[in-house]
Amino acid sequence: MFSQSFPFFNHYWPFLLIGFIFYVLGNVFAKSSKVVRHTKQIFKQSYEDSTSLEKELEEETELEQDELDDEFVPALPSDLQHIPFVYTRPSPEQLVQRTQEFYELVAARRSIRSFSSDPVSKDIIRTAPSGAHTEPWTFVLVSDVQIKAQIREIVEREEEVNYKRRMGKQWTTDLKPLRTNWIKEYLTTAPYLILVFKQMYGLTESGERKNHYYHDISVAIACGILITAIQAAGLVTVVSTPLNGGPSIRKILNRPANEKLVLVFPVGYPASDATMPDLHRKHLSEILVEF
Ligand code: IYR
Repeated sequence: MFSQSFPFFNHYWPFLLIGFIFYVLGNVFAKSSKVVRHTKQIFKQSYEDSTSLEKELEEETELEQDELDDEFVPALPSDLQHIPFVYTRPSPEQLVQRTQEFYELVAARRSIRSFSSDPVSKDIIRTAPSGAHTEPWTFVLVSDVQIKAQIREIVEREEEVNYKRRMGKQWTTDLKPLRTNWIKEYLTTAPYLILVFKQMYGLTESGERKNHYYHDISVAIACGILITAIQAAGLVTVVSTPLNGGPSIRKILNRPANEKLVLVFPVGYPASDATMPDLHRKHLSEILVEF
């Protein structure tokens, strides 16, 4: 009955069946190779992200190395004196009060684009805007003793190479008066480490990239304010640059590939015998040009 009604189908059904099987198999294959390609793409991208960050750090080092090759005059006198650091320790109550006052001061800041022509005093207040309000930063606060020790180990390992080989003669000569070396005790003695990461780009919840405008300068401004806030609270810090240690520290702290470690701030009270280099800041007339 069927063969009588469809003589064509009756004759050619094996070919049609084979064709159908190939069609189904072809579809399955195309889908799976798309998944493989997509997975490969993700791996390739994250690999490129991490290697490009590492390359960037390497380049930073090379840049400093290049600068060394030029003629130089010492940045500091070789006999620079170190004098006692005069410090009045605030009481715990003062610490809380000062922090609160500082917070209230900066929390009221907003971006305003319509200005009055009224003159203002030359005393400038620094604030923390970010390019296109992208807030391209992550602050990681570390008080865990073991993690602090791991960070110190990485920093010291890299700094030893920096001091002994990577950075060359000019760098070590320039730094000598500061009496620094690769041993960074403060990374474990300070109660807190604040690690500042800049986000090269942002990620939406669905994993799409967002442009982060001016992430360098935004993070730099935020760090300036952070230092000021630490000072305002009555604590002390040092701006520490983890040269070449960034990628390893980023991994310990489980930070994603779009983040790059910029600075590490140890934060706490100063030791009672703390000293500081007897340096003086430039006079205003040396740094200010008015029209
Ligand atoms: N980052 C290194 C070296 C260093 C560099 C500068 I520029 C300084 O002002 C101080 C130190 C270190 O921390 O030892």
